[in-house]
Amino acid sequence: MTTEPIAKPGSARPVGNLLITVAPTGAETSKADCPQLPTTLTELVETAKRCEAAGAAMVHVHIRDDEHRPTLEPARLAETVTALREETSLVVQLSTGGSVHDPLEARLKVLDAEPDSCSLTMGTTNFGDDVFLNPWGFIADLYQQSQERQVVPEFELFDLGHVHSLHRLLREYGLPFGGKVHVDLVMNVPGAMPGTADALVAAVAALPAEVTSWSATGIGRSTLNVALAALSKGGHLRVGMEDVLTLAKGVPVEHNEQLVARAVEMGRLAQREPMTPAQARELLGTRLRD
Ligand code: KMH
Ligand code: ZN
Repeated sequence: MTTEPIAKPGSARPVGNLLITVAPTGAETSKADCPQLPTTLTELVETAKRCEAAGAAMVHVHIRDDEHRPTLEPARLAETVTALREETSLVVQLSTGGSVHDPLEARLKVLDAEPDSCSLTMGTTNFGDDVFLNPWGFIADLYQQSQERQVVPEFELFDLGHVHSLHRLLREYGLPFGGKVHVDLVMNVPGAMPGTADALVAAVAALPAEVTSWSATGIGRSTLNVALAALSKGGHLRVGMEDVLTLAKGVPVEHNEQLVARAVEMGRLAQREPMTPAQARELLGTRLRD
């Protein structure tokens, strides 16, 4: 029997191994509401190690202070990057989105911690009852800083308008450090694009030609819809307790590892083996660090 190459399911972009990003903490859920949320450095490192062993290749990091509240404290961010590098091989991506309450100046300083990658949201969006602010000047500043500091951005697209803004950013400021363009569709945030297959198809169809890889995540109950649609279109997956806190109705996630294991399982059904961190570094074009 001959082995057929993996088909390209509905996508012009090549399909290969599956990048699984874990977003274990986020900035929205409180420790009081969800004690199993990893909020301390010890919990984060333990989570990252288990998620790497389960098949994740990148970790999207939000940190908390001693009271478990979201923080962008520079020394704590640097310490977190160091610890994750020492204890795992994961691509370390720091959130520059922070929480909706973080000032833009503090969000720009995240790059001082020298992560491999940073999130970079391509526009302002309603975010439940709040507003997640990303004015054009901030986007352009953060992007140019990422180029200078050799940090690979992951463009977070919450809406079709954000896709349009990415065209403008690449046109005006060129390619990211490393020459690759990786985006993540963040779907089903209340106030942004819905977590439907139709919306995902529309967003993917509108991506700039420069995009070399994309992933998707669906918030809350859209998580499986979005993951299955992303796999059907040849995309990658982001999973984690930042985005969803239940495995099924009434079944809480006890550890992020469960969400990574489920993503691995879905990927295998689609004949996509989880990507190693080394393969992810090649995909994303991250800087080689000592
Ligand atoms: N916490 C949200 C307001 C990012 O990490 O860049 C923003 C967010 C996106 O999570
Ligand atoms: Zn985030």
